[in-house]
Amino acid sequence: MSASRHPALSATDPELASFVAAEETLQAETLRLIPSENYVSAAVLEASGTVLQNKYSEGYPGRRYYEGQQNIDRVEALAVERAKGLFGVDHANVQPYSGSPANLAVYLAFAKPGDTVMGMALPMGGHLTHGWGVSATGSWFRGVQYGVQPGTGLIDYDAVRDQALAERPKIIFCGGTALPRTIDFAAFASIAEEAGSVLVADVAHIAGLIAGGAHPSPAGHVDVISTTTHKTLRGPRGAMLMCREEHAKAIDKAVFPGLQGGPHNQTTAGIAVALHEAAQPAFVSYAHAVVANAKALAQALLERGFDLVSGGTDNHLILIDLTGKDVPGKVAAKALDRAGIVVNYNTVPFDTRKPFDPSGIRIGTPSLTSRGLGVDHMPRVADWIARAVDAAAKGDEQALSVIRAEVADIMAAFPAPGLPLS
Ligand code: DSN
Repeated sequence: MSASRHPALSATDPELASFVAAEETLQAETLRLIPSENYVSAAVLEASGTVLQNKYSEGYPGRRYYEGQQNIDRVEALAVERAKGLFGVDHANVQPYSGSPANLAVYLAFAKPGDTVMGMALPMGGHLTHGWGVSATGSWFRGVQYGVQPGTGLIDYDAVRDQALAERPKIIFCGGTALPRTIDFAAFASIAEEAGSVLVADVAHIAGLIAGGAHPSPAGHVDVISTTTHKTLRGPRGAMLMCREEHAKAIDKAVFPGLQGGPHNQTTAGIAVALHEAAQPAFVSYAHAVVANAKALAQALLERGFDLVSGGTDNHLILIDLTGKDVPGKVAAKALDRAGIVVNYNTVPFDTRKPFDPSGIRIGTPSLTSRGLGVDHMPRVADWIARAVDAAAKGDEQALSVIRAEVADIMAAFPAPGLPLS
């Protein structure tokens, strides 16, 4: 780490500073394809590292349990107003520490332990906190799970409706972590209404696409919108819950004092900045470019013989089923990492392998789009993936080293937001 970039840290704790420097280099030199990751701007980074960190602020603006909140109240109120404006909602709570606590607050607001809740199964593309067994949400509540259809990889909304009417869950979650297709919020709303369920859209992955108009919005369809702030939305690690006015008190009470103590004010500041950035015309272009890149990359991968769950993508995310390539997802992900391409191994729907050693890899375009790569670069990216998977099958480390050098060479021409120029 250059001492001029973080002089105090370098002087006080050179060992830790060296780890941060190494991470800066890694993020600069590699092609980061994990769909839930991104690069925050220098402004978000600055806001997230301010003296706002030094405060306790339990409560909400104007109603705190601590004095000295004059500035903190303004920061939080600004973040709330920006969230309401950007997503077109009645109410926003910007205090959840991250996505999992945000979702747990939803359970606290609307259900009692033992109640039935419904969400997409984790191996089908859902999230742990949507009632999956190993999560508190699946052990303290009775989680029933829906999936996608074999063959198409798409949600069968009629089947979801039948299940919801049979189970009458207190809460239905839509959204997930490995869903390459558009979520039909209106269809879920009609199902939830018939079943008498509270409908929650977990849009953590696609919040930035929604903000930029590149994915339909759940606002007006669902009771609660849950989102992290650090994925396509390009903010700091944090979360928000947004809802109709009728649920505002229940949501606020569940977050604090129900589940959390003092909010992380420095994160709230970073969220406010990210929301401001996401309201600019450039962010609309960014969101649409993320989707255009993902579609171009999906097409290029199909042309190279890859099997994509659901046959492609409508959003930022592509789920590759490597079963036909005879390379397990974990082996491929580790080989890609050695080639300077960072992905995560992932289950595919109806996977016959275990989650820690599954058949697929999950990739996405939020980060590379933040660096300015466009659709013309996607055939090159698909080539690298194809060559690396082939090299993984053959155990060809030399081929992976060659790709790594090519990746670093291209990435050097596309500086990442928030990182020092190399
Ligand atoms: N871990 C996140 C992801 O990678 O999708 C979801 O919480």
